[in-house]
Amino acid sequence: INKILHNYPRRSIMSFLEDRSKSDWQSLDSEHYLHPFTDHKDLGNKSRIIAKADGVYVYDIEGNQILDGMSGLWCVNIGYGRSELSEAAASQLNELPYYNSFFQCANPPSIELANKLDKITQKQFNKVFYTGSGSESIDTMIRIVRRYWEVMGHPNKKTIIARKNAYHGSTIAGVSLGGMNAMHKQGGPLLPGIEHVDQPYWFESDRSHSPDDFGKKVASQLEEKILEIGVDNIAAFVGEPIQGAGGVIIPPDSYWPEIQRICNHYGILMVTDEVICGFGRLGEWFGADHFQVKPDLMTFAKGVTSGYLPLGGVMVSEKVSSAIIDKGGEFAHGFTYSGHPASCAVAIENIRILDEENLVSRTKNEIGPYLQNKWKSLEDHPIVGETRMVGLMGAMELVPQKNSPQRFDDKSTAGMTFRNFAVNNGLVMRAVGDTIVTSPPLVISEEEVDELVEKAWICLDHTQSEMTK
Ligand code: PXG
Repeated sequence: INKILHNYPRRSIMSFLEDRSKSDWQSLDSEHYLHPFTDHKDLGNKSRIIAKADGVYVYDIEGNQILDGMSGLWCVNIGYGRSELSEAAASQLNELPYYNSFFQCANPPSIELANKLDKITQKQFNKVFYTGSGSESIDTMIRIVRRYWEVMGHPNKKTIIARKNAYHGSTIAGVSLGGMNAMHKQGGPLLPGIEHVDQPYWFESDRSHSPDDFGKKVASQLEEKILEIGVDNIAAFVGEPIQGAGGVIIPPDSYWPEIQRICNHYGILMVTDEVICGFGRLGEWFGADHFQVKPDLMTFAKGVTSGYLPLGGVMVSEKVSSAIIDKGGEFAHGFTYSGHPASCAVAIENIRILDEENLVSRTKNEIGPYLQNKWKSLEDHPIVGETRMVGLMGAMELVPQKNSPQRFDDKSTAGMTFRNFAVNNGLVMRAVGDTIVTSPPLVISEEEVDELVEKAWICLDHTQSEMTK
């Protein structure tokens, strides 16, 4: 198996930072560095040191080539090694490395980017508020939504409805709005005024309804929640178009239109969290475009710069921005790095590349369908219960027995077995429990897709044999 996996051509790379050995890096890392979402007792001094990247591949400190089926953390949409972005950053850092956007100031890249974002978003959006990350975008969105209702004369409209198993970041607001039990258990108390309804996860349901009926049924929980809490207390509904970190939960087609209908009917704001789905991932500029809904606000980050520099933001519709501006006076909110000139310069260049290289329509019409088709063929494997994918964002469910609702048990190691074997054999994918997710760079070629799917099959074989042991 290892022979097959390593049979792909390797790119030569210069070894990186030769002044320390791999084990030196690892022990320094383990001495001084607290990593996000990491059990340090498990990690010990075995961290994987990634030193270089090009195209869809990353290279560890020893030069091993790994196909990045996750675009870093769902963000490197245009792939690694694009010198246009590093040059845009360098020239902006030389010109104006930093200035703030408080106190009636702005800088050219942040204005230019605001203008570009206006062009690629739906027409109700006319303004952007910049942040430094997805989590800050979520915090900002919550403050804007609540501020909107204050200035509209409805100060009790505070409650925001989100979904269980949603991921909206790691700040207190992000954790509270997200629906991850493991996160809710740590570091509370959480932010008040947040309610959760079920997620539209058909495969996890008892599958007694058709996906479309199931989508409508889950969406109707929003209406029940509004009636339970009282519409006078509800500010907004927030959802990822497709839940990413939760396991690429693709809602049935009936779901989002029903959510839109309910939000319109009760006059509450609808927010799509586009941190993963935005900037071409689903074959449209934004997830809301794919599901043909019209949100009042959209949060974004990640793909806006393809991860080359940190940047996030909130797109705000005319309706909301004009209320806050006309009725609200100063909005007391902002970050040191709101509208950071270098991040904005990189974002402008990133959007230019997405646009001029037709990467969004390529995802929708060419490479997306190409990967979707191959991904579907993984359903022939005995331990795959379902595959699903929109654009270049997909998942497969590992099951002990095909065509049965049974899952591996709660303590299942199937997903982890797959993931660890994959990364040791040149392929990065994420395991969310026993759901394997993928989200490769939008620039991936057909040959690289073939490599990804062939390697995934071999990882499935390995996982199956480990699970039967
Ligand atoms: N919203 C969504 C939909 C996200 O996916 C955030 C907000 C927060 O963004 P920041 O930039 O603050 O991290 C995210 C982030 C994973 C994983 O393992 C996913 C995210 C971040 C880290 C890990 O799937 N998504």
